[in-house]
Amino acid sequence: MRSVQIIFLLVFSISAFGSQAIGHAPIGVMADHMHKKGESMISVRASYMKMRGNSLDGNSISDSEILVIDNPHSNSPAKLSVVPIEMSMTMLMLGGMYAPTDEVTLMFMTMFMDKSMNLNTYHAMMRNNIGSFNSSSSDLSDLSFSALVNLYEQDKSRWHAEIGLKFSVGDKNEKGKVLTPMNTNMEMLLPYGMQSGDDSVALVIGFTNLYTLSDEHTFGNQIRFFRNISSKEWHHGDKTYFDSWYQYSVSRNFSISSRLRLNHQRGISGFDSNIKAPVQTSITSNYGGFTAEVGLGFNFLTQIFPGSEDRLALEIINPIINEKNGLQMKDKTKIVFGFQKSF
Ligand SMILES: [Cu+2]
Repeated sequence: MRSVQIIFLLVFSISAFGSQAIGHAPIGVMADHMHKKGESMISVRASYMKMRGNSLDGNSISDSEILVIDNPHSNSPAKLSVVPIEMSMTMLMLGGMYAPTDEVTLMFMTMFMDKSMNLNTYHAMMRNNIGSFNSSSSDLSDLSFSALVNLYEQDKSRWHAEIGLKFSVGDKNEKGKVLTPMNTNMEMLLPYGMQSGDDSVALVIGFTNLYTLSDEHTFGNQIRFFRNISSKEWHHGDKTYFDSWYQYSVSRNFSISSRLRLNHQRGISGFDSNIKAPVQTSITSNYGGFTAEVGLGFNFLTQIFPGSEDRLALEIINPIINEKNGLQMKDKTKIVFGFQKSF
């Protein structure tokens, strides 16, 4: 009888204090959890997203409608003449976390980005499609360092704050071969959105709340602000993310989630006079805006490598609201895959 009690106690304590799939937020959320004193974690995230087609102030627009919009850079051609068809972005994020105390967790993240865009070129005078070409760039894009600080912790609800710095270290002078509206090939400085960086530093401030309704149901809310504090001739605008998610624990090692993200970003400040192709992405007012997306996520715990259980996670994210400023490409499905391991 006594041994049954011991086994019961052992099983109970593992399920109560061992890690659970639901213990981390959906993988698309950053800085969602803290660690106990002395604990560290490494993480790898891979994210893949596509954009296709264009919108003007949030409404779909065809190539022929784009071709009658003025080219602000020059009179030859007088109208926009290069139109983006599709863009794909692959991001690889490597992160580390370490908790020197129960109250503070330090976080480090580095991002590698690969971008590729297909575009159509229309003749400057005849306005017929003279062909398509591809632009691409890939580089280490940014490094960030943050501290997560415990603010409040009770049975059901906990709050933590994040304060950090994000350094944009990617190349902002990448060039590519462009098929011009005069039907020639020319090496040009790639537009702002195709560059890997902007040489800026942003202050990161975040607040996260986790509310545990019961063992199976968790709600999370997070707001993160990125405020520019240092930049060169141009930089991408300040960003705000708001995430709200619900997670259901199917079993100790499997949870599912739904998430709503609201994104707001200001337009580009400053400009580079060498970015002047007759294409929407070389116009600074065609950046930033408001978008919303919803994600369906899965967290798994499984044993792959020795030590603590490995965390695997997947999230599939779809756009639901597009209020991007000016003329921009439309977001399509995004997929985030993650691996995390604690020590
Ligand atoms: Cu962690």
